[in-house]
Amino acid sequence: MGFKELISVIDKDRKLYVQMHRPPDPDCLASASVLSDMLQSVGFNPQIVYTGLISKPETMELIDNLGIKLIRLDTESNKQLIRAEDQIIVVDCQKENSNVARLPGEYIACIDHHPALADASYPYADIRPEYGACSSLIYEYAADFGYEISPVQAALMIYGIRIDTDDLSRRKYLMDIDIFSALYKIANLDILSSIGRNAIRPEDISTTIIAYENLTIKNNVAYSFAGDDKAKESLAELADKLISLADVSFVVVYSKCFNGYNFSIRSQINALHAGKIAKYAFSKVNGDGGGHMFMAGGLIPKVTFMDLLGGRAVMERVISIIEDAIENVNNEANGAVATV
Ligand SMILES: [Mn+2]
Repeated sequence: MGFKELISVIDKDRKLYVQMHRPPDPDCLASASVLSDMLQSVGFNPQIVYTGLISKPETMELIDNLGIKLIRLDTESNKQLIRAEDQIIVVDCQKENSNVARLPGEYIACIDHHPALADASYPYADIRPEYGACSSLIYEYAADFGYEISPVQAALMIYGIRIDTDDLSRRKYLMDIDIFSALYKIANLDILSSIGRNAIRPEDISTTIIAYENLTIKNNVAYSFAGDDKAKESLAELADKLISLADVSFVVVYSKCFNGYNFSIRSQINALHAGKIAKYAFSKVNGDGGGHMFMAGGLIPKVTFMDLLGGRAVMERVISIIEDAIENVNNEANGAVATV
C-alpha cells in the first residue's frame, strides 16, 4: 500500500478524476487536493470532481483562498464530463456510500478511513478505519514517497484532521496525533489561524433555536428535530453540539426532507456504537443508515411516519425506533441468543 502502488494501477492514456463525497468536507477536500498535487508531480493530470452543493462558508473560503480547482458535476455543462473509459479515485469515501454519486467511469482506487463496505472492490484499495482522517493517510503517502508537503498543503491537512477528529479529542487516533504534529511543524500558521473563522451561517442560528426547542432527553439520549429541509452538514454540526450536553452520551438529530427524514447520530461511549445502532434502527423501518463508532447517519422514508399527524408523534416513534435498536445491538454485542 502506498503512492507507488496507487500509481501503478493508473493508465496514463486515460483521463483521471479524484472524486469527493457530497458535500465535501475539509478532510475530503484536503485529501483530494494534496493527492491530486502529488499525482500531478509525477506527470498525471487529475481533476477533482464532486456533486452537490458546498454551502459552508468556511469551506468555500478555503477553496477560494487556497485556489483549489474543483469541478462540480451536476451542472448542465459538466454533466456529461465523465465517460465510461475514464478512471476515478474516490477519497474519504467509498463508491457504495449513499453520499457518493455513482459516475460512469471505472473506479480504479479508493483511499478512505471509514469502515470498509462489504461489496466495495477496487484494483487499489486502501481503507483504514483506524485513522481519524483521510488526510493522515495522504500524509503517509507523501512521507513514504518523499513528496514535499508545502506549508499551505500542511495547513489544509491539519484543518481536515482537526475537523474529523473533533480537535483530536476523539479517542484512539494516536496516528493522527503524530501526523498532526509533523504537519504543524511545516504548516503556514497564518493560513492555519484564519481557516475556520466565519463558520456560522445566519441560518444555523435558527436551526439551533428550533433544535433546542424540540429537544427531548431520555435515558441519556438526546433527541431533537431541527426543522424542515436542513442540510446534512447542519445536522451533523448540531449533533456535535448536542453531544456536549451534560448527562448526554448519545445524540439523534433529524430533519424532514422531500423523501423522509435525515438523521445525524453521535455517540460518546463505546457501549453505544453509533454506526451499528443506526444500521439496525433504520433497516428495521425500511430506511438506510450506518457509520462509525462515534458518528453515524441515515434516512427513514416518509412511509414509516405516514400514519402520524405531526411533530410530537414523529419524535415518539423516533425514540422507540432508536431505543429498540440500542437494546438489540447491545444484546447482540453481549452474545445474547434469542430463546425459542
Ligand atoms: Mn474524513
